[in-house]
Amino acid sequence: MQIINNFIDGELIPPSSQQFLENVEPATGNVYSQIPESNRDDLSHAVAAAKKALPEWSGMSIEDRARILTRLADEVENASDELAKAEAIDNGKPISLAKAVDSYRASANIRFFAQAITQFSSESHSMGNEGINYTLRDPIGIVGTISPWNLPLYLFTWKIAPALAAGNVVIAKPSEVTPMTAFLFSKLCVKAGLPRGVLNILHGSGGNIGQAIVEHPEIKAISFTGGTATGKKLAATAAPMFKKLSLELGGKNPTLVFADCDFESTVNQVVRSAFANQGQICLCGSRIYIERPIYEKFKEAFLRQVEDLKIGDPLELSTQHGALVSQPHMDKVLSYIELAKKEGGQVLTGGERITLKGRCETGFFVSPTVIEGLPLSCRTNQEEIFGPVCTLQPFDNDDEAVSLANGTEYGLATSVWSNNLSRCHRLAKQLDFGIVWINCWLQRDLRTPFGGVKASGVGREGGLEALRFFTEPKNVCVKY
Ligand code: TXE
Repeated sequence: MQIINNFIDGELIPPSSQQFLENVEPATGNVYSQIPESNRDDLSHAVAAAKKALPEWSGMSIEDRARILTRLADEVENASDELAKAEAIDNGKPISLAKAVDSYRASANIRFFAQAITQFSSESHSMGNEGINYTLRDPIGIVGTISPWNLPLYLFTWKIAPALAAGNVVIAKPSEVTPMTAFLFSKLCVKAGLPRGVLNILHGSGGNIGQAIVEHPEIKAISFTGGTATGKKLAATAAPMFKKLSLELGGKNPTLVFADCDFESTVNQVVRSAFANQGQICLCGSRIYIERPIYEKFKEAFLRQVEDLKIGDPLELSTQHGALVSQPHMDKVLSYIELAKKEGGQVLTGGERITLKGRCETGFFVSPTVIEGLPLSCRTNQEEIFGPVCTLQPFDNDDEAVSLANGTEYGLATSVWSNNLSRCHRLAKQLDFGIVWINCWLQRDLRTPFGGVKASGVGREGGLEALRFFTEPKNVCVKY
């Protein structure tokens, strides 16, 4: 049994209460590690350590801060195989995906912001002969980051990297469902020589330590990725305290396939966009709209590929579809499949829990599921399922495609597949989403604004947006 510890003031230590939670391997259903159930005493300890570290870290030259973060990125890159394996065990995702996406992006995030801070500049506004304004962008101080279980180290580093690069000190809470890689990461921080107290990692459940972080008066900003219901609760707590908030929440993303798309590559990419990470990515396209003339042909080719996805042990290199993250989450996904049937949906493939042989016999596997015959208004098409479930529906023209796409409370991401360039640009303008992909999906440039509109969140991450979020602008007005 592995024991995970908190990371406070540069030390790996158990929670003050000595209380631990069980951590389950989703592919087997077995408990394999123990994680701290941290409390407010642990938080006070972390905040005191962060406070002590703040003057030196925020006052350090940008070059020195960037150099330390680059060393950390190197350590993460050197440990990428170990981290990918740990992520596959902890989360249930295929190890090939954990290598290509999760551990790769963890080091890329840190390296990107280590470089970005050296290029960060602030504004100046001339008042002609009267004077000049310039804007200082200082670190906020102590900031909190709360991250989810679907891309554990990827999203953890996506938040802490800009926060640290901008000169803040951080109290970070990884998901209690997938704590392992953040724990391994804390050891890499020591190896890379990150000064004590600059980053403090507290493990534990959202309702306890997560809520305590949001409530803490000395933590001035919170960057959160997770479910919309949790986001609402967090906003209700933080708003009266006037905290800066960045919320990256759920999605119910539409995929618009037009008859003039590049057929083969579109089918490949749309399968990937629906089922990557077992559909547990906030950007996954779970409502697939297909222009009527190619509906049947597309459906057939799509189903053939979906049925070919290799479901298996996440630790086998050939596995393409692993386990869902937990028993409760699997139960939620299965209950949505039952709901879809009750709503009149026809399950074209999948639709059930899979029992594998051997090591993974009791794991949380659900087959990739494709459903048709459901209207936009039903719950299956309105609520975030966050699993390997997508629906297919035909459409007849551009206007109908846009209105179907925009017809939920969410607005995170959408993708458009067509060779008609002017249509693509026109639709991009009309689609009510933070991210529009044209003939691609999950094509990421870390400089671009990342986030959603409507119930998908508030604020943007990535590039300058993240550095602006983690700094406080102060205008200085000088009269000549
Ligand atoms: O996420 P939570 P859950 C969606 C997805 C999923 C649903 C619920 O639809 O089925 O959300 O998942 C911490 N104060 N997404 O319940 O609870 C928690 O410990 C402070 C979409 O697992 O939102 C974890 O670290 N923190 C999503 C983090 O919030 C709290 C990714 C996210 O967990 C807290 C994950 C509280 N009161 C789920 N309660 C995406 N946008 O990518 C919980 N937490």
